[in-house]
Amino acid sequence: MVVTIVMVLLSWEDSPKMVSYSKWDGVGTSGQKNGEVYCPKTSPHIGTQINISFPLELTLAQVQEKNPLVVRGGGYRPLDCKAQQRTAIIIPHRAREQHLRFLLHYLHPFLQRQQLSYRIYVIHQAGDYTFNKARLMNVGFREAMSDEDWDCLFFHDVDLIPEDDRNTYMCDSSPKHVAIAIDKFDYKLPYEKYFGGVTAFTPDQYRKINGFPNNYWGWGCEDDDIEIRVSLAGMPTARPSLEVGHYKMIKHKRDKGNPDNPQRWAVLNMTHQMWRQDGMNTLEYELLNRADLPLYTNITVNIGTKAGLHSPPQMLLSPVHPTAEAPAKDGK
Ligand code: UDH
Ligand code: MN
Repeated sequence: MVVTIVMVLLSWEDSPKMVSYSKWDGVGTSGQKNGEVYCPKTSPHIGTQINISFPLELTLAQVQEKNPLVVRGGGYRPLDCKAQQRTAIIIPHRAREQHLRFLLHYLHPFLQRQQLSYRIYVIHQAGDYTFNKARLMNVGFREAMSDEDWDCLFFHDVDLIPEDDRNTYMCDSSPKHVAIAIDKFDYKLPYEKYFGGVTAFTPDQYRKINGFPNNYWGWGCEDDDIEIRVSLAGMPTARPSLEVGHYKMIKHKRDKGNPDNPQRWAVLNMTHQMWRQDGMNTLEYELLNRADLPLYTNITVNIGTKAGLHSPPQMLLSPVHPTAEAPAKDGK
């Protein structure tokens, strides 16, 4: 088979020199698309376990300095080959700046070693009303997909640091639960159906489950809801091997503004009835700011309150609200 390599000789004022590759003459040859060579399935740059520590003095400027190939908005693409997949990382966030610094410090080099095209999105909940992680994920999906037709989206807690290079941030043919061995849970699943922390969906898989639920305010059970959605949509789930799916959770206490959701079990009981009626098809938010920062794209949103997007302003200021429901009996 003949490969024609066309050297584009640039005129003397143009720099740097560029080489463009023609298509293979044959048809159906894997490894090339649109005249570019795909990166290998397994990157030659990855290792195995990563030693993780948390240097308190780390600054974003240092992270930026160590990642000169990352472009504004927190994007990267390999220079010498075409990535197997283009992955958007969606991080729900509020008041966890130090965790974000640590995550960026480890995640950028990790993703570059994997020869991925990627961009990191931080979805920041404005105000101090009760946190709603799953709704922020839906915002992230919509905003990221309006930028680019991503092959894969990773929904990623800010405090989980991957500890093994072989944990490939690409999607599988089924929705993937990735953070399966977290140090906080003694590197094993806290329960068999656990589906939290870090998950990966292709856009089609995400649309099939109607995205994540919008109505979990406060901590707990939104990940169980997602697991049920996947099963109701008739999809199996994928996981990396236990050895590879290792994560360190940066130690933290429960955040102000994210108390246990006392209604979570009642809402979870309704998933079978609700999953088609609540999700991407009912998502509402107000985009307050979008900024391409040196290491990530920041998206700040008003996601409203339980009373709706345009609830009385005083509700947005008060973090906890009295609820008519009895407190949950369980300890989760
Ligand atoms: N998050 C924020 N800000 C908040 C709340 C949550 O950014 O105020 C995001 C962040 O990405 C975080 C994720 O939501 O990683 C999940 O929240 P979490 O880390 O509180 O959830 P986790 O399951 O909670 O880790 C475990 C509670 C540990 C409390 C231990 C007390 N003994
Ligand atoms: Mn956590």
